[in-house]
Amino acid sequence: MSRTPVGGLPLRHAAAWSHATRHAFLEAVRDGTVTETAFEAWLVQDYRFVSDLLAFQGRLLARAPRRAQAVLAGGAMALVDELTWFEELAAAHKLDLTEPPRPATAAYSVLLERLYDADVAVALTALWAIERVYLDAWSFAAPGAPAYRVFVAHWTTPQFAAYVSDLEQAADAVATRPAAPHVETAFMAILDAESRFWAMALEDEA
Ligand code: HMH
Repeated sequence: MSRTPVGGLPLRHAAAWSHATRHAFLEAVRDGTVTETAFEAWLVQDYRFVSDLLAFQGRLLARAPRRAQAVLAGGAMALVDELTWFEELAAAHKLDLTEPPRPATAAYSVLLERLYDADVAVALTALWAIERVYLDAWSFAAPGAPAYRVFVAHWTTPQFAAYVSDLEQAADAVATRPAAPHVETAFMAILDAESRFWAMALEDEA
């Protein structure tokens, strides 16, 4: 029997995928109806998320099979650069990066911690899902209203798309059939966490 490529997951869970990648927040970034205050509050939460993701990824790198090391190490370095980028933005826009995590950020952090000890195939598929949702979501928001265009461009680069594709290959290479149910569960948990993360950005707007 043939193995199911992780790339087929979005189509198998089309409704949840659509909710996570075509959220109202992304539409609001595209049409400019989200306020700068709400966007900036979300950005500060995303900085915290990226720190949590780097911790998760470092741990995954430490236990990943030989062939997945390069993509994970490259991605970890990109996250380090991303944190620097956020810090420069924060300095320019006077954002407080020490704001406490909001519930959606804290819940996502707990999910990542739960995946710390998950089967490598499950953790790698989860990482791919995290990045693929982000890429698809920002591609949906493209080109973005003038105020947000630089952000949308930053998260939709060909390099980022190539990284997501490399992660998919790595996840497929380690995927095993017995782990499949756990892969589906982790995938759905990531979609839920991503949807909640977008929703958080609109909380103050309501
Ligand atoms: C919520 N998902 C979220 N934030 C991010 N920065 C990424 C994924 C991609 O790293």
